[in-house]
Amino acid sequence: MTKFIDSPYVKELSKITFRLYAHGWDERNGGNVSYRLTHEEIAPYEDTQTVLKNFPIAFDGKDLAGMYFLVTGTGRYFKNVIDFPERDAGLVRITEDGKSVDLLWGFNDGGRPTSEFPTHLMGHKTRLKHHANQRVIMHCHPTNLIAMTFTQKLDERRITRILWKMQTESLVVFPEGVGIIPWMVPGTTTIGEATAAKLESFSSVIWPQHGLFASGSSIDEAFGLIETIEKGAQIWSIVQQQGGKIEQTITDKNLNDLAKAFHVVPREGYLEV
Ligand code: 2HA
Ligand code: ZN
Repeated sequence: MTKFIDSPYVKELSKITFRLYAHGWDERNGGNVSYRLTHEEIAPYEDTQTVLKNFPIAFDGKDLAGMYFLVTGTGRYFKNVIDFPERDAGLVRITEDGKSVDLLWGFNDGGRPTSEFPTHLMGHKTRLKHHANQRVIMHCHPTNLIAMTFTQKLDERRITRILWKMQTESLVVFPEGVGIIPWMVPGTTTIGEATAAKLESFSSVIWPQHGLFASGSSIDEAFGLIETIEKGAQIWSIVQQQGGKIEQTITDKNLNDLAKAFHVVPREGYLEV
């Protein structure tokens, strides 16, 4: 029998949580990931076919009924998931009434899904409305980006333009820009609703003085988005450390030329030419 622990999905999750930790973006129990899987993907694994437990969820999951999510556990350390995936992650299915989730695999020491799970589910619901291929929500604490939320006005256009101009790659990876919500208490439905509202038109949302929430059609895509945003923030930080005086930059015209060449549409009103 092929065990779910040996599936490519658990391997991907294990590797990515370790990489997020190794980047310094998920200290202690920081960060959470949820990865939507399909019935066909689960079917070959016999050890995912029985309901082990049921957890209520603080979110009306009716629209996601029957969907499967591989999700990291509350309080778990991303540095450890790679060694203990069956303890620090779990596979759940949203019940038909949308009020709870059935645990099918994992959390084998009594754990449960991340405290941000309602926010993840609200995010999946929103992203799925617009892009049926969306599968991953990833939250982490990227250092330079968090630092910018102290020194910069929390203005989506302004922060997006800084990040677009810090490297040629940014605009191509996130032409829609980066959304920002006000500072809020994490793990609440309020932050979930605010984040999901931003995910209507952004694939990533900054949580000021906390971190970043990103979505993608795959683990690689969500991680790549986070890497690119954080790289822009890192270059910006280094530019400031070098005195902050800009001798030359990527102009709005350069960005427009780039958008045309790569067939991406920059968020309306964010470029001046
Ligand atoms: O999972 O990062 O936002 C721990 C967190 C909460
Ligand atoms: Zn966090």
